[in-house]
Amino acid sequence: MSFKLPDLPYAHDALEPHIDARTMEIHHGKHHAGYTKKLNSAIEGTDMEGKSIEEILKNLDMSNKAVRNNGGGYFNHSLFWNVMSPDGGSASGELSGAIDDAFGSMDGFKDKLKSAGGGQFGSGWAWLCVHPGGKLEICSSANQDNPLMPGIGCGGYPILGVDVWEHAYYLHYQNKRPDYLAAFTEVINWNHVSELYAKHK
Ligand code: MN3
Repeated sequence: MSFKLPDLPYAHDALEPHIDARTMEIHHGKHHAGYTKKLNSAIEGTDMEGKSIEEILKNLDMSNKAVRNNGGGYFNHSLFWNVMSPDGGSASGELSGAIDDAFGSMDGFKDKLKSAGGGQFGSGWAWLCVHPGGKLEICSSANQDNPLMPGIGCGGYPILGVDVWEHAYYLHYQNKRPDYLAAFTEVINWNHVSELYAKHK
């Protein structure tokens, strides 16, 4: 059994004007498709074949660059599409309470996420993670690493991720990563992030 590129849960242009259709087409159809294909090649014939992506990443030998890069890329983008929506609702009561506890307010959360994404030098991701017991934490990581992997980020379970590779924003925002990050916070799928919080707290 091999990993499959998940369908986008909405049309390519659904997130406009915040995220443009052409970026979505290339990002999903080329970049995510490429990670998926290379992940399948990298695990073929190994004992990772048939395991879930979470299981693979949690037990990863970090010197295995093919699985680190492409398994990370597969998981990260699969999460990313689902934490955005043109109609994402609002955070559940319990998630909203946890955000207030950790960041003071929803605005405090957005500011901290934007500074984590803006402060990640070069390519990478910013994450909202939940620790056992429900405490939230924001962290960032380089390349396609994520906090499920040994020794990466804050070590919690990522329930929201924002891609800060240039391929995620350069067509529309060029070098203005902060503008892209601000736009991202306008299309967060809070319904889905709330579900992930409830599942992984
Ligand atoms: Mn990407």
